Amino acid sequence: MKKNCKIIVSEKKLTDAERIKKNSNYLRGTIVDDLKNEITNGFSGDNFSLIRFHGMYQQDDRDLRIERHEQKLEPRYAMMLRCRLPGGVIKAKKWLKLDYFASKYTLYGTIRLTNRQTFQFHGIFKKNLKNVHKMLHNIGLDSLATANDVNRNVLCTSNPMESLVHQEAYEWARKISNFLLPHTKAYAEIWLDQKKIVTTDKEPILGQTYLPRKFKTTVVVPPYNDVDLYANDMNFIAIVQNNKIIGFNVLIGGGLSFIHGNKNTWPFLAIEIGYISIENTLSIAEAIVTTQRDWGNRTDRANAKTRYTIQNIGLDVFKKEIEKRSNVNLEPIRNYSFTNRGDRFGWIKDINNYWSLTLFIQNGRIYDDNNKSLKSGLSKIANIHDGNFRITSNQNIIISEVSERNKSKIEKIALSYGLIDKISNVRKNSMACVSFPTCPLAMAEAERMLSFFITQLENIMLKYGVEEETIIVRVSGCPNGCGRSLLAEIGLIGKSIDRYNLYIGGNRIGNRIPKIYKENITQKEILINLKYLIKTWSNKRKAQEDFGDFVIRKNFVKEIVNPIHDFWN
Ligand code: SRM
Ligand code: SF4
Repeated sequence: MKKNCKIIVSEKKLTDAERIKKNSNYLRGTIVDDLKNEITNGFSGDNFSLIRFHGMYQQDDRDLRIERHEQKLEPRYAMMLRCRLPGGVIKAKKWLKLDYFASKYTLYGTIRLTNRQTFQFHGIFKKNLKNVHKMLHNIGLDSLATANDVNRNVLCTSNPMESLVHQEAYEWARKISNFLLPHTKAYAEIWLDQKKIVTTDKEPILGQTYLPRKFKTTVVVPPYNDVDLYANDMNFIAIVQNNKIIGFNVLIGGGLSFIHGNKNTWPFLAIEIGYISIENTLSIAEAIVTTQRDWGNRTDRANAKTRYTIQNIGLDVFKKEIEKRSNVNLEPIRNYSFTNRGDRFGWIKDINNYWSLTLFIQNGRIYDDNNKSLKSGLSKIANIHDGNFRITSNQNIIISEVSERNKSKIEKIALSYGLIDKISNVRKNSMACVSFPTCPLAMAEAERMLSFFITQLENIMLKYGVEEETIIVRVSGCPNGCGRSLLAEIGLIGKSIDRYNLYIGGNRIGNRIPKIYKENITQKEILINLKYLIKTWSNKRKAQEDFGDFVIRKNFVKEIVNPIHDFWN
C-alpha cells in the first residue's frame, strides 16, 4: 500500500480537463454562443470537450479529411450523439422517432447500436442538435452523461422478461443510472430551451469537477455475463432467494484500455469486494463513486480510472473507505457462477407468455443498402409491435413482449428484410468497435473490416471441420479497446493502417484477458497465423475444448493471471 500516494498526486499539475470542468459553470461553458455561430460547424475551445457531458462528440469524416484540406475547407464537422438507455430498453413505437431522425437529419442515415446497450446517431450538423434533443425529450429520453467523466449508460443483463428477477435487475439499472446523474440544469437550458430556474447548481455526488475519468456500471443476473461485467468500474451481481433479489455481490475496478508501449497502463478485471443486502445498493454505489471522485488521479488521465486508484491507494484502504462512507459492512462474497456471454438468438417465451425474438445485427449497424434493409425492416416491425426493443451489450436487438398474434407477422418481416439469416456461430459472437471513418482515435479499420475478416475465418474453420464451433472474435481500431478485444478468445487491436496486434487466450465467460501472440501484423498475416492455430486446435483439442483454453494449455501464449505484470511481460 502506498500511503503517500494522495499527497504525491495532489502536488502535480492538474490536467487541462480539470480546468475545463472547473471553469465550465456546471457544464455550460459558452456552448450557447457556439450554437449561434453559423460560420463553423464545430464547437470552439472548451466547448469541444463540454458537449461530451451532454452526450455528443464532435467528429469529422476521416475519409474526407485530405480532400477537404486540399480544397482549403474546414473538416466536415458533425456530431455523434449517444443516447442514455439504462438496460437498453426502448418502446418499439419510440423507435420510429429515432428511425425518422436518422433518415432525415443525419449524414449517414444509420442508427448504430453500441456495446453498452444504447444507440448512436453519427453525423448530426450543429444546426440540428436542438432538434435531436427535443425529439429525445418528447419520447422520454436524453443523452445526459453518456460521455466524459461521469457514470455512463448502466448495463443490465439483456433478457426477454425471463423472470421477475430480470425485471428487478433492470429496475436497479435504471435507479442507479438516475441516482448518479449530474444535477446541473445545463442540459435542459441549452438543448431544451428551458429557462434557468436555479442560480446555484450543486453536484452532491459528482462534485463541481465531476469524476476524474469515465466510470462504468453494470447490474448482472448470473449465469449470463452478456454485459462483460469484468470490464466495468462498478458491478452488482444479483443474489437471488425465492425468486427475488436479496442483495448483490459487488465488484470494482475493471477496464480494458492501454496505450501502445506504455507499461504503466494495463487492462484489469473487476475484483470482488463483498456482498451487500439490497437496501444498501445506492449507499454503496455513492460511496464507491465518491471515493473514486476524491482519490482518483486528476493529474494524469492515463492513470485516472478506478483500477489505477485501487492500485495507487491499495484495495484494503479503498474498501474501508467505502464502508466508512456508506456505513455498510461488506460481507463475504456469496456463491455465483457464469456460463455464457453470447445472446440467445431466435424466439424465447417469457414469464408472461409473450415471445421475444433476438436478431443478429453485424456490428450493431442498422442501415439499408442494396443487399439488406435492416433499418426499414425494424421500422416495419416497430409499426405493428406494441412491446419493446431491447439492445444487448453484444450490439444486437431483441424484439420483446411479442403477442402470439403478432409472432408470425414479425417473423415474416424479419425474414424478408434480412434480419433473420443463416449465420455462423463465429459471426454471431463477433464484435467490432466503430473506428473509421468517424472515430478520431482510430488507428486501423474495425467495423468496416470485420464482416470480410469473419468470412475468411469461416472458410478456415470449414476447412478444418470446426465450422459449427464458436470462437469469440473481437476487433478494436486502437488500444482504447472499445470492441472489448481484451476479453475475446481472438482479439485484434489496431496499430496503424492494416496493422494489428493479435491477442489470443481469453475465455467464454469473459474473465480472462488474452495475451499478445503476434505484434503489428497485417490482416493477411493474422489469417495465416489463425489458420495454423485453428488447424492445431481442430486436431489436438480435448473434447469440447474451447479455442481460448486450448491455446493456453498448449502454451501458444502464457495465461494472464495478474494483468498488471503479465500483460506486458
Ligand atoms: Fe469507447 C472513446 C466508441 C465502448 C473504451 N469510444 C470512444 C470514442 C468516443 C472516441 C473518442 O473519444 O473520440 C469512440 C466513438 C467512435 C464513434 O465514431 O462512434 C468510442 N466505445 C465506443 C462504442 C460506440 C464502440 C461500439 O462499437 O459499440 C461503445 C459505446 C458505448 C456506450 O454506449 O457508451 C464504446 N469504449 C467502449 C468500451 C467497452 C465497454 O464499455 O464495455 C471500452 C473499454 C472498456 C473500458 O472502458 O475500459 C471503451 N472508448 C474507450 C476509451 C478508453 C478509456 C480508458 O479507460 O482509457 C476511449 C478513449 C477515452 O476515453 O479517452 C473511448
Ligand atoms: Fe475508436 Fe479506438 Fe474506440 Fe475503436 S477502440 S471506437 S478506434 S477509440
